[in-house]
Amino acid sequence: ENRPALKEEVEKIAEVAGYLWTNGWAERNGGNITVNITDLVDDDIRQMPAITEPIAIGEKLPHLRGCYFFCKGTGKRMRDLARRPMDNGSIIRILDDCEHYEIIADNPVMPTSELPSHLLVHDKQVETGSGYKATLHTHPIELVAMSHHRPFLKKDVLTRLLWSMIPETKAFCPLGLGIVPYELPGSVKLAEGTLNALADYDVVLWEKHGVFAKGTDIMDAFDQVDVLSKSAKIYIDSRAMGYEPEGMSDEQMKEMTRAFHLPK
Ligand code: 2HA
Ligand code: ZN
Repeated sequence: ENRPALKEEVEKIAEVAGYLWTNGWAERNGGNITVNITDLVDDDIRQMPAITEPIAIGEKLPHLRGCYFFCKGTGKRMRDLARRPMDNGSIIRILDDCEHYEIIADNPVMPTSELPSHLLVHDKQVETGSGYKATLHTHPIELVAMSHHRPFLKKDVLTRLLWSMIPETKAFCPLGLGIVPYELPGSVKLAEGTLNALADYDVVLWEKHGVFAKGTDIMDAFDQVDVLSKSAKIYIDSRAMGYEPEGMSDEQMKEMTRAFHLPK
């Protein structure tokens, strides 16, 4: 069958899953990807029968009626998703009650355990018309290491530090890095903290766990995490060489803001 737009999107997801693994950010089944593919599904897919009974989401998501998502499967590995996306992820359809979904892929792969939190974020993106279609959760080593240092967890301390390591970080991650205090993985509190923080940031750091990013597509979400991670590595390498890196000056950062018309 010919579904070029969707095929391309799934290939992008597989490509990013491979980067997460090779970066060392995706041990075992670590991390999650969900992408709103509603605009990419054709009538063939819309008419495909479900291969499961309706499954409760656990939340009511009023803006997702009839939406379609590609979701990494629960317990599946990113490194396997990279090679065989449709065996390690599935396509789901949100039912008219906005409280249940059904799986419409060829294989009965159950979506990620973090589905409620990812869908909560997607619901907000549709509600606000933000244009963000992809959410990514992963475990980038250096950023997680930095989240173990209490002084870094104060609002925008890490944002300022990471921006100052290399000019591109401010240009390509212009909203900085939000902080979500530690909560149990998969919990409603973690989902709500993430949703709140994503109102002001594209990428948020889950204390002692990982990052959660939203993007216009999965490549965009990955790029922002990658840029922040690069800055974290430069900081840590400088410390490993025995010094505190100087960082760009306030004036140099302001110059970037003006030159690139950045929001803050
Ligand atoms: O789904 O990383 O935090 C795997 C995770 C959950
Ligand atoms: Zn995780």
